[in-house]
Amino acid sequence: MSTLVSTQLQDGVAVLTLDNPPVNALSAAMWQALDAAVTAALADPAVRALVLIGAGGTFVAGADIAGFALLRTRQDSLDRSAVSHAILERIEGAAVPVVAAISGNALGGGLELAMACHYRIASAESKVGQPEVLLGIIPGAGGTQRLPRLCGVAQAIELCTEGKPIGAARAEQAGIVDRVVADPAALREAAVAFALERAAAGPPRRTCERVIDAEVGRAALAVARASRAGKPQLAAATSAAGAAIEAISAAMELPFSEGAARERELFADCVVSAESRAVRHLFFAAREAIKVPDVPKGTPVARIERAAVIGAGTMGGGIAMAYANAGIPVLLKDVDHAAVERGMAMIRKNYQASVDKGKLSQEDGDRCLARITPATTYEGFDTVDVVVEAVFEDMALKRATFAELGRVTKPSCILATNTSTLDLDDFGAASGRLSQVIGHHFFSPAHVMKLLELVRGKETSAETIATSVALGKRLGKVGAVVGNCFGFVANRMLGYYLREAQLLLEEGASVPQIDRVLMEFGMPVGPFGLQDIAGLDVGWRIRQHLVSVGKARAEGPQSEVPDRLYELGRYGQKTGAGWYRYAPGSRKGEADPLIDELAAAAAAKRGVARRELGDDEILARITTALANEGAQVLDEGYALRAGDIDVIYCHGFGFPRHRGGPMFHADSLGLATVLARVEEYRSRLGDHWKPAPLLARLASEGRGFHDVPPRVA
Ligand code: 3H9
Repeated sequence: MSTLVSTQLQDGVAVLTLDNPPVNALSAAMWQALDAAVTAALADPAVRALVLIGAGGTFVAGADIAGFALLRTRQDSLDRSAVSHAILERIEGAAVPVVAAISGNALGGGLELAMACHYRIASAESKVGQPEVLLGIIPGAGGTQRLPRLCGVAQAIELCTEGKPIGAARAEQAGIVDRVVADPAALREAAVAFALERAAAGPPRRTCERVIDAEVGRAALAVARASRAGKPQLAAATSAAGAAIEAISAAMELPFSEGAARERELFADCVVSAESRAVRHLFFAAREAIKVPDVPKGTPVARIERAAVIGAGTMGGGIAMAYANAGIPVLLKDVDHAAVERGMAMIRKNYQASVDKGKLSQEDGDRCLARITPATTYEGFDTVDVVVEAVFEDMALKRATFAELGRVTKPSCILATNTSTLDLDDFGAASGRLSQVIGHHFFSPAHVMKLLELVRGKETSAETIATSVALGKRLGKVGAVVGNCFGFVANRMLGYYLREAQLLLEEGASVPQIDRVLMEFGMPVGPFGLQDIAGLDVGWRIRQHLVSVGKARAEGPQSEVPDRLYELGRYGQKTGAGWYRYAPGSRKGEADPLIDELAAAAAAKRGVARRELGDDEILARITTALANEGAQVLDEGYALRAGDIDVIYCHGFGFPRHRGGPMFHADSLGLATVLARVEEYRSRLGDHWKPAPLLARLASEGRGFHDVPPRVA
């Protein structure tokens, strides 16, 4: 008998425990074991009911996502889905009641399994959902057919197109779950009692036999379709959401078996799509990016109960909010009362805005705010477990701050810095505790943006890294551990991305054209719009610092236009003009002929003949610049894996997830194509377009960036 599903008989109830750590995913072997165990239990005349429960405190987190890589053709996917459907139909067809006992997560195929059971009992902390859309697919085991029968079309569309799970209480209200038990430890006993109760009550109730209210359903479908119409970028990025809507529509219009057949077709289309391959890659890449070969599993992780942030500016305030939102009390220190009060006012405003928009209840907002304590001295810093320094990017100031932190914090305290440009080994040494110094590089706004670059210095200890990884997860961030080079991975690559956009501008493309091309590709904002949001003064300060240390942000020619704009006081949205002009109070940029004049003058100075540039060249040059520099970062070991770079660029700068990140995109094109582009640009534009040695090597070997194993330190 398989160990994946074990059966115990208790008071006439067969309790089937699904045990496939860590999340009881439904691999092909698990489906088979489940089918065999159900068939055996149903054949036993002593069995009056079945309970399906998950081992390890969780039900089932869905189909085994890694297994989708084996579905190479549409037919493979159709077959896979047909097998799951058939097994679930056998469960639903059982003559005795089958109860799903849900704790932890019932997601994707896990919820589909639970819905094929006749009844569902859930512990209060558990969550249910259909997150397939986040993997570029739709539920493929009857979810789009059974869910609307349980909770109605509108709610089913929300769950299947947004992918966000809901808690047990909401699931009970919606009709997805029949009963909620407060204590997860009591779930099994409660499920057995519930199963016996249902067995005594008569024949089981089957979800597939329920009827959907077609009038209400059609209205919900019309709303869903209308909200997607006219948004081409939505269609491109999430065609799976559109497919889910179609499958739910089939549930309403067709008998169950025909609707199920339609779901299988749509599922198969999605699984083999490039979009799904890309987002599935990112799912695993995000989980790999926090694994570091010399920080093994089991490395001690310190408890973080209290935190402090130094610097109450935009970044510091956002970081304090990230802590408060995660339930961690935090001191927010700045030099004087006025500075810290400015920060607190911004924080209060942010929470109020969330309350006003209905994203947060007033009580939760107040609770979060109460966790942030303003400070103007280091009093209380001896009690905190982590400090995040977010003062100005000034080496002397950072050195002084770390020297002070070495004195005022307890010896075990982690000393993190949010620097984006300075060498943390340099100023961190002033603390006398380099093993606890690490970069916690947040992205603005820090309480919203998901990426957290964790920058290891030359002496950062394994425990400091492991604790930071765990802390990042607690803060709800997507972490990636990187090495300490200028700009780390995110901003280093951004330097090449922006430089290429600026050179294209000098050669004759326009700001709106370049931004449009990148946005059509799927970026949320183009490179120039992005700079106008971040502030051109920020880039100018970075360039000044680099000049002072004899370096450049990207090797080779630099456009002088950003400096001209800075000199004109055009810092972006905040000054009403940058690469675009902004009407008072507006964030919508208007093209400004002055930019073209500045670009033409800069081109003349560099001897560049201006010409019309096509959209294809713009996109190819910018994405190739990213891939080539990414190869360099990977070769130098500042990123451990190509996937780490993908995670960083997607979560830090909004590289379209359905394209899998800059390195995945390059692999999809084929590195021979990417290399040929670099060589062509080199011959046409100059030696700064040198192919990264790793790119050249992999291309000649017919391999991709993702074939490179992570470095072992
Ligand atoms: C589906 O069900 C399709 C069906 O409709 C069709 C059937 C025909 N598969 O996230 P964590 C691994 S599609 C394989 O760090 P947490 C994960 O890689 C699926 N592996 O933990 C990691 O491995 P490692 C729909 C999976 O506590 C480990 O488990 N379901 C799967 O922060 C721990 O994961 C989903 O999309 C999986 N399904 O979060 C749910 N799930 O230790 C996806 C996890 O080697 N999963 N792993 O790095 C999640 O959202 C989160 O993992 C979960 C736990 C919330 C469950």
